[in-house]
Amino acid sequence: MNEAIYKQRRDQLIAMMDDGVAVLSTARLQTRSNDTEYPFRPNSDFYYLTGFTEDNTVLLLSKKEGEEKTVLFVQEKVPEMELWTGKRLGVDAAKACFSVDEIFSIAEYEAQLKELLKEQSLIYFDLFSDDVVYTDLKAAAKTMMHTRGVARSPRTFSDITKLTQQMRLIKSDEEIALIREALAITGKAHHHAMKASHPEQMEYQLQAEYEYIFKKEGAYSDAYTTIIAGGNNANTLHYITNDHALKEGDLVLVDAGCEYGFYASDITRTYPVSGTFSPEQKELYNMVLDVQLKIIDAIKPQGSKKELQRLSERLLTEGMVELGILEGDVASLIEEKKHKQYYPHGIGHWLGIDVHDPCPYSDENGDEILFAEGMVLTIEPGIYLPADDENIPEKYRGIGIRIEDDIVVTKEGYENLSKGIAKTVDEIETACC
Ligand SMILES: [Mn+2]
Repeated sequence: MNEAIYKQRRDQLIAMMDDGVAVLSTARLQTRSNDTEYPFRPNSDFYYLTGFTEDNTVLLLSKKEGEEKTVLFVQEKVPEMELWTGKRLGVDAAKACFSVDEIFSIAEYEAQLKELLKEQSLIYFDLFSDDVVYTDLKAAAKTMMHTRGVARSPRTFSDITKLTQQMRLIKSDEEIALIREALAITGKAHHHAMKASHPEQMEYQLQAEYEYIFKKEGAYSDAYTTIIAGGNNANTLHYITNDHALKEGDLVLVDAGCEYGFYASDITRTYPVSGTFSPEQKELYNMVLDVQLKIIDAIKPQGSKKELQRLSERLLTEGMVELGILEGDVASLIEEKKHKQYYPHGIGHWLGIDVHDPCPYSDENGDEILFAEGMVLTIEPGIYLPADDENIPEKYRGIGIRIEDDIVVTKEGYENLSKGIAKTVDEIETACC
């Protein structure tokens, strides 16, 4: 994406702000152990507003009586350190890259912040994820408060993510293109792994097949920790140890998606370890698939996630009654939440720069946000039938199935962005062999 897009986003954010100063810091390097660090990944909001991927950088937006100012603080270029830490953009080169009013070295952040906070009473920052920034801002505000000649100092702190999350809800064509790219790689990985899976393979070995394709195809990393759950492990929803052997005759549930250009994909497929579904696996699988297709088909502008949630609960309960997993009248089963035992989670979530994109589900009044063109969400119904649950017909025990796709709401309805990834029994069995 080019700088014009990021500038437009910054302008939009300033337009949404009241008079005040917004401080957006990127992520911090995190120590893994001793002197090693986790790979760096920029803060999502910071990246959304700048496209900049270096650590130790801060974006500052100020607005006062019709005057607006955008300032970026970047790390200085230190040629003698480049042998060790790699190249940095530096202040001078940054001036040519960013359409901001001023660029300073990060070393000047504290001094410049005080300048910019003068006679301002409101500070926006990321309230829930950056305590270090908050501590620095409080200190700066306190200094201002006690500075002679300063009439107004910041006493109000507000959460900037309330505004950025609203902006991130609707994806532009450029953003959707990146999600498509991520999905193309994720699809390749699922197809590659379907072929590579076999009995006695360790779950982490199947995970390696995904990670191999992600890296080989230029993805930044996985967008979240891959779940490789063979057989009954699929009934542990966040199973990530991936340390059991896959068994002949079992299904494997794989929730895996890469991040490409800092955009996530999120795909779950459930497939037979040895390439062929058993009749009872096929019955369950086709039931979940049928539900998933119907839910996706219900997506349209002005629709809502709650509506899809209700639909998924009704359809899955009907399916479970038909297969003899639940007994009784569908409406009362739902009323008594009996279905939640086997379908305990939500139908999906927003997807974007974050796999669980932190965009709002309801507005200021608590009313649900209705679907609109450009919103991207996952649809992931599942049923989880533990091996030790004697209320379930024996043939179904120890099977867990989830099928997940990534969908964009369009003007007329929806587009399944992951429709190319094998999903029907036939497609999967073909992909497996
Ligand atoms: Mn998901």
